[in-house]
Amino acid sequence: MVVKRVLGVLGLLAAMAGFGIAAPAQAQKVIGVPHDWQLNFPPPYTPIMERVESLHDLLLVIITLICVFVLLLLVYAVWRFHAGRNPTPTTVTHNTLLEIAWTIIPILILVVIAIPSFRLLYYSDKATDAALTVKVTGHQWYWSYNYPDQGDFTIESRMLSEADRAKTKPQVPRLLAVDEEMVIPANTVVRIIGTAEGGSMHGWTVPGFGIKKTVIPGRLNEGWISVKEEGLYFGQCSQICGQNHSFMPIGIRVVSKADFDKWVADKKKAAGLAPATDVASATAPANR
Ligand SMILES: [Cu+2]
Repeated sequence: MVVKRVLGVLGLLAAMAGFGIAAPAQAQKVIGVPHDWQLNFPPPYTPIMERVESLHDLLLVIITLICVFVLLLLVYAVWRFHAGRNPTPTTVTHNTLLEIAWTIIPILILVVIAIPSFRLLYYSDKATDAALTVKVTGHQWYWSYNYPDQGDFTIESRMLSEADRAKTKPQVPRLLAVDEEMVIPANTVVRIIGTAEGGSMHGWTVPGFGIKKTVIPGRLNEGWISVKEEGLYFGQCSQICGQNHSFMPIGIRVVSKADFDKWVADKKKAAGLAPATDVASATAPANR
């Protein structure tokens, strides 16, 4: 117990020394990870995922009713048309009314499914009034995140080795910890623009956010997220992209708006970008 606590403190110190920005992650609650014995979807962390789950619930009711109906029909047919019960086989070949019914009713069921499906598809497709944009790029085999609205800096996000994870982010499950999480403010609509660089496609997928963007070299795909609760969330590349496909986890740190601004300021400084207030003087000809 004591040894574990000492190791924990050492890990925290190492995290603060080695990663600087990784230190706050230590204190942050890990939310979006799988749990033991988990069934069904992860809890919804975004409005899109809430709608995905309610559409799923509707579909589950519909398919359950269909399955039960077909099963009962099957059992009835087996019993009713058993050879023992019908020594003389029937010569009926068709029934027009029945055929019209089993064409029209499935069409109506599909329409009932299609309306909320398309509504959700368009809802998740484009961000309306996004406060900021993050450009996600899939590389072989890591992610990078570019913040065009915050001075256009880019961070690279790579999976931590098992030793580094245990040392610096022990609260994060194996194979999910990254050195630099993508950081976004809570309760803010964030537009995600996804693309890929190099030879392959990737999939930027965070199940609890209800987002799965296939990112393709030379193309931009758009989506959005708005996460309610601050904390650490995780996803994984969902498009087979080569040798290290399984080792490019997606780490997202959702923070308060103030912490986000602080993080942005740190990153801008690290990237050699002037803070926003200095933009005028930095771009004046005299300073060039
Ligand atoms: Cu990938």
